[in-house]
Amino acid sequence: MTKRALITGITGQDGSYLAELLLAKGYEVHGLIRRASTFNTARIDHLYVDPHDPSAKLFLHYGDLSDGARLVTLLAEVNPDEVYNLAAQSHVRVSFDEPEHTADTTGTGTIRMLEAVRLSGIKTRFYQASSSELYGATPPPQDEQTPFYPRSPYAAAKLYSYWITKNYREAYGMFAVNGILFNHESPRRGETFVTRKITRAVAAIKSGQQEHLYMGNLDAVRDWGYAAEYVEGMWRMLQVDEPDDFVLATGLGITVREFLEISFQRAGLDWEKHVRFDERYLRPTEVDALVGDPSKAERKLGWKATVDGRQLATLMVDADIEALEHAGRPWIDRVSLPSWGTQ
Ligand code: NDP
Ligand code: GDR
Repeated sequence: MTKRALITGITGQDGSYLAELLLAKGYEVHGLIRRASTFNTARIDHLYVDPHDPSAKLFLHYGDLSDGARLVTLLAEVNPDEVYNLAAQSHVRVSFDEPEHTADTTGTGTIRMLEAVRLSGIKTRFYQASSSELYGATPPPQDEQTPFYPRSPYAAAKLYSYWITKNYREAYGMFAVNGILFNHESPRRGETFVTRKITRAVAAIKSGQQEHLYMGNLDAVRDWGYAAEYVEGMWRMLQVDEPDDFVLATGLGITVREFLEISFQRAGLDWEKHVRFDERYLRPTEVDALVGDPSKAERKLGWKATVDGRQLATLMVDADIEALEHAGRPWIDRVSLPSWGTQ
């Protein structure tokens, strides 16, 4: 029997890799997309087959995490074996500008999804995209036992989602799990997250299209892994016998400064000549250091990251230089050069 999965956030970085992975495993994949006045499906266009074609395995449905009734009807209609709840307002800095919207999407959106599972009466396995941001001010190394101390409206909303997922597991016996994922990046990473902001700027500076890059706190330490590997971990969390929560991380933390150095060096550039400080990229409360201990996932899921932050910097710079030189990579070719705002 063909397995069926529903992914919220399918148009995002992780959603696109997960859709690829599940299609490769023979799943029928359904994705929730938001109606927008411009197309927002660039990251999954290469996977799309006209639904009238009998070989089609990917189906997209309009909906929004703020619309609970729609989620009930959609879950009842699709009746998936697995649900991956990846949709969120996922930018920490933006969550200080839009705290209420972030609470609604990143927090309340999760209870709407869980209620939709319950009210539609389907039997499914539920994955919640939890985050290392939950640890916030608690120093590393962080694992599944480390106390949470959120430091942003985003992290506080994810904290609610973490606990309500656990509560539905305990209260209703649902197979509902939290993947506590540390930062993971790729050439498909959103352009205002720090890694991609840096690697795109390196490509633009190398080609003479940009001179300076304005940055915030360079001392922050993050445990950056490769998104394509992390979606495999998400899938494995839904294949075990008993629902449980898992950290996915590489175990290596490096500073934003080191990521900058490696990225500029890869292109033969000196970062100190190009990088300038702009305080608008600081956060009112910062998360100083996140470095995960993924040993439970390794032991129980057989999952282990093979790409760390240093290798990622190289991989992403190469991809952004190539994308600038040869337009046509499906998830990159619509990206125009820097015009981002306050993130
Ligand atoms: P992205 O920001 O790339 O993608 C977010 C997705 O959510 C997009 O598809 C977006 O749609 C969708 N979305 C946003 N708001 C709504 C809404 N109201 N209703 C329906 N869909 C919505 O995130 P990532 O792929 O990087 O991350 C996936 C998830 O994992 C997120 O929940 C994130 O918070 C979490 N996470 C990410 C980590 C990382 O390092 N990447 C680490 C830990 C957790 P649209 O394209 O229309 O904007
Ligand atoms: P983060 O990712 O907040 O960890 O959340 P981000 O890449 O935005 O920031 C990482 C660190 O870099 C510092 N920084 C800057 N950040 C941005 N965006 N822009 C800058 O100019 C800049 N200068 C320095 C930040 O202060 C921060 O310390 C990501 C998201 O994917 C979340 O959804 C996810 O839950 C967590 O990772 C784990």
